[in-house]
Amino acid sequence: MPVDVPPGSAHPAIRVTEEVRAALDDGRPVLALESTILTHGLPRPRNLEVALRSEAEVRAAGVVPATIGVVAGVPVVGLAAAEIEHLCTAEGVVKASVRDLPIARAKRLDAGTTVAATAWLAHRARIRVMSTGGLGGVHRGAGESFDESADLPLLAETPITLVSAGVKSILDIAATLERLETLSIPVVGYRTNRFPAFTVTDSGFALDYRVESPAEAAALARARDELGLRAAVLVANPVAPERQLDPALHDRVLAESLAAAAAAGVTGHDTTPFLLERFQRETGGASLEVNLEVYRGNVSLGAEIARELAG
Ligand code: PSU
Ligand code: MN
Repeated sequence: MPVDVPPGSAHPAIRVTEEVRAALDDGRPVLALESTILTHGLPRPRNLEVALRSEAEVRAAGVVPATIGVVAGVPVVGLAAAEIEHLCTAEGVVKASVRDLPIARAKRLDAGTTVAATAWLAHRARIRVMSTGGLGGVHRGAGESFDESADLPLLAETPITLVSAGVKSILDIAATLERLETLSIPVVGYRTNRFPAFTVTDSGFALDYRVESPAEAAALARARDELGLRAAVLVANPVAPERQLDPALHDRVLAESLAAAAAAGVTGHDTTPFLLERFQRETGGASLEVNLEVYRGNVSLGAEIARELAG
């Protein structure tokens, strides 16, 4: 379980940049952003463009961006532009979930941090909101493979607000929703009662509850805190129906990609990057554009929620 960092002090193992620390000390809004989407989710050079543009948009909304990643083994909360550029362009950058953080540290590795690792680091730094594209979850065939993203159990004990377009559509969404329930993670739709599936607006599964505004999302996070509960709040923010990936194209490419992954023997932490990369290729780049649209919407909503929670 994460240990809270006392106000004004840094865990010596984690570097929180001065701008982020000052904003948190002053009660100004900060939004955490993950970096596996940059290092393993998006092709170069779009990854760097997206990283820098996202930070600029967060700033324009009056919020301090804190992109989180690992540079030469040190987890950094609030990467400098040059560090973001390094992670987006260097060779040998690994994907780090929480279990990889000590390994990256001991071996001085560069790493993009998953939702799990980003949320854990953000919480330790006292950041209350983060945005991603699509959360990890239970993979198809998990009954045999046991492949469930560490994103889920980590969020169960990390009291942050996560804005995500539901979970990645490559997953077993029914099983993922069951695990979210078991792990006692509150899930609400943002202005919808339909659980989104990343590049498609509607996963086919309903949600019991919705929030209509950033203020309502912030109130939910406060209610969680007042109860002393430790789970993240998941705000599921769908892409607009007219901007989604054509669901028929999505379903066809997904079936092909899952078969290709099985044929190639892809397993473990390579599965998500493999499927997303193949998806981008096989949709002629359409899934990439939707992915970026999804991410942009989540960054924008995350910034608004951060403003509501600040102070
Ligand atoms: N969304 C993307 N690209 C990604 C991811 C999400 O568009 O690469 C990452 C997130 O960082 C998420 C991770 O935490 O995939 C989940 O990977 P796994 O299933 O191996 O836990
Ligand atoms: Mn996995």
